[in-house]
Amino acid sequence: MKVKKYKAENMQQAMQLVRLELGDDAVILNSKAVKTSKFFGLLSKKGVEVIAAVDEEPFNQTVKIKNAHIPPLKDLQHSKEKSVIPKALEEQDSLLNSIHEMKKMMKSLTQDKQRDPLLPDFFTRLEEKMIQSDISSDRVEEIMETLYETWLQNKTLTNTSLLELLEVELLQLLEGVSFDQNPYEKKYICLVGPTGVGKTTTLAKLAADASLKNGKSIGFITTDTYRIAAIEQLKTYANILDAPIEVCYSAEDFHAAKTKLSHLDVVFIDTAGRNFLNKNFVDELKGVLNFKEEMNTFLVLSLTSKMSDMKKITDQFWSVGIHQFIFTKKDETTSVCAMLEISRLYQIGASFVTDGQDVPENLIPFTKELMVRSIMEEMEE
Ligand SMILES: Nc1nc2c(ncn2[C@@H]2O[C@H](COP(=O)(O)OP(=O)(O)OP(=O)(O)O)[C@@H](O)[C@H]2O)c(=O)[nH]1
Ligand SMILES: [Mg+2]
Repeated sequence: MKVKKYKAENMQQAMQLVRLELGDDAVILNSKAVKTSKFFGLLSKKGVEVIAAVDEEPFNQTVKIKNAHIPPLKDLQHSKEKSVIPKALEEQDSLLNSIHEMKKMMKSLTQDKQRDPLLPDFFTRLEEKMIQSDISSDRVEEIMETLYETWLQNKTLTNTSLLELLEVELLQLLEGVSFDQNPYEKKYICLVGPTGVGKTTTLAKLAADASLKNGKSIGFITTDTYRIAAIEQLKTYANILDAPIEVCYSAEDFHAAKTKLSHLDVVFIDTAGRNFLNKNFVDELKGVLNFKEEMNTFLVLSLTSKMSDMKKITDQFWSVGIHQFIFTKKDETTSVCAMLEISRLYQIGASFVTDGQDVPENLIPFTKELMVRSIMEEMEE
């Protein structure tokens, strides 16, 4: 079964969208009136949200899509405002949280919150897992409410269908977040992040990927002069890949290194891991590297870290201009929801995820779908 959620100005338009994409055999699992908001919720419009599915053997059809005139798609698409300032996103989130809390209070005062006793155990287990995850509680509540309402309208809904619906909901959380499929487009690839998250190892994996798989000529720059062993670590990888390496202690060194390596396709820049909860270290880094250059800067975060620390680190690095995240050590944790929450919150995707110490093998070029799939695997366990 294919399940999808549609938002439109009215029911008729929603039906047309469903029919256009899923065809005449689509069934409506759930529909509700919603408010679509723009500019941090200041301008809101009424609309409808429809969850539709198509299956070879459809179950309990509630609404069958009838033939209808299909208006041009451009008339039906809504533009989505995308924020680029994490603090603003946090404020938006906290505002939404407050509204959500108020709604919850109102609802509990006016409604009997008892759930249908026939609700399958599977649903409750899924809800518990979602609540325990790093996804924000208001989003989890919204998602589970949608799943519950859908189940109420179709009590024969299978566990598989519920999971499919959850996958659709999670994908929707990442709507508008782009995952860069062409990370070596810019000349300089710089990895930044806290201590020991795997920056140098991942840089070597990326360099091998660019050189061996994508046929790029590569070189290295390291600004990690803080630890003596750090330079040797990167030199080892550079020797294996037969690539030049420059060590930079200052902005002048960096300038000179760029001239020396100017003939190469891609230059991979390693930086020192410091306690970046201290903003001075970020400023120090900015003093050596010119992040405004033709550079894609990746913030490397370990999935074994605490969600609250990941947020603080991202806030600290925001001023350098983070292109995409790289999430490391997926193999060392069973809880991966943090990556979805961080990407959702900052509206930045992850180009890569790493899942082991082996260079160059343990590197996964990442997509939105793979991120949601990883979370589904956690939920399905
Ligand atoms: N399990 C696992 N270990 C990893 C992964 N990526 C890196 N590591 C290991 O993490 C440790 C630290 O890796 P480094 O690449 O030195 O980390 P770093 O961020 O450069 O560290 P500093 O430069 O000291 O800040 C090493 O033992 C790596 O082998 C991964 O995806 N999974
Ligand atoms: Mg390092």
